[in-house]
Amino acid sequence: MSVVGDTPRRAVPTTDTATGADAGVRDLTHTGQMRKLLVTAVSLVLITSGATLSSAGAVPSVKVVSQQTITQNLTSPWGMAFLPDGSALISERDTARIRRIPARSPGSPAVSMSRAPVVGTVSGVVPGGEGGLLGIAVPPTTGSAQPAYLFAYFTGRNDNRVVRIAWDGRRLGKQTPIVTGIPKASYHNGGRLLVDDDTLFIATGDAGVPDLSQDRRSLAGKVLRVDFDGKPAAGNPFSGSPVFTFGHRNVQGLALDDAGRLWATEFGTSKADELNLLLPGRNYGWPIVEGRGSDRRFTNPKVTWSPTSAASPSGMAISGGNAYVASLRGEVLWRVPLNGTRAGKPVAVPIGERSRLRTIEVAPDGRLWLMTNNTDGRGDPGPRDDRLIRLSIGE
Ligand SMILES: [Ca+2]
Repeated sequence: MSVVGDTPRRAVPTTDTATGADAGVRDLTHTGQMRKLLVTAVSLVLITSGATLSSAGAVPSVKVVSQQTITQNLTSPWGMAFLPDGSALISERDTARIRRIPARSPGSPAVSMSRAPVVGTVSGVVPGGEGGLLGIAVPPTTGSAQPAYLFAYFTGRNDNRVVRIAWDGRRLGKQTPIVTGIPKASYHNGGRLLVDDDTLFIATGDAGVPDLSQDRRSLAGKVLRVDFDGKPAAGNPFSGSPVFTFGHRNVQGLALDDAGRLWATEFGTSKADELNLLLPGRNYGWPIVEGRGSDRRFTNPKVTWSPTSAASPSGMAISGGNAYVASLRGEVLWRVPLNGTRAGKPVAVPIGERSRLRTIEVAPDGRLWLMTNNTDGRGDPGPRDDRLIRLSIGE
């Protein structure tokens, strides 16, 4: 492999399985000195896409056409799911509440929390570390019909689990567990949900026990594919199993491209974060391989970020042939051009600030909604945090 640019001499302190993966060393990021080091690390980051390596310090070629704060003062927000009317449901990790952010026209002022009503509280959530109420997802409906239910992933007393929650168009109703027994820990709980027609993808983490990722009987370190009752979906690669892919460390980003291919972001230790194209039954290497390797048993990532302080990617959205990756420690929104099964060089989207970024989704009108995550216990929240930001991005 050839390397363009210098290997970083001073990597930001590692987050390993003992200290948490979803990023960031809180006490250090509070100092100006460390902030400066973080910026330096980003400018030196090495990014691989395909067989090439290059520096990401170049001037971004991405243009933000419009940027607007939709709402502010959210508390530990995590998941986001749009309803057919263009409003969004937002989960709060530490309060277990779900709020509804109303749809609004461009140019109108930011929605205050008093106009973002709590539609219900998910039962059984035991927040702690990176755990709590995490991803939410809504099944597709026809036209303006409201969905009959939504899905939520949360950390409970003994496990991580996915529940189906009745939805009457205004409030949460009866809650039914559909997938239980996903190993939990303070770190590496995964948590993203994605609905694809009549199936539900569930991203989990290794719960701090890396070997579980290679054990297909464990729900840890996997991407699962189930029906809306939580049963293994028809056509899954391993008969009778919900496992779709395995060998993951901690996946928190899932998105489908225009051709229906499934892409996922994954936190590394300090070595390499990953963007993977998920193919049924494939083994993505953890903990034997992190980043790219030459062992043919494992599927290599399409993009890596090294060191992981450059990214620590959580949520992802795909729009207009690009993947948008919300980074926590990196405090950068990365845009990765996709071309079929290939991914190009990531470029930072110039959003004019450095913030921990948790989640990004495509709204029904095609714009991107980006969620900051400075109130998650590892950030340095400003008076308006956390915020939802609407973005329109040009080529
Ligand atoms: Ca991997």
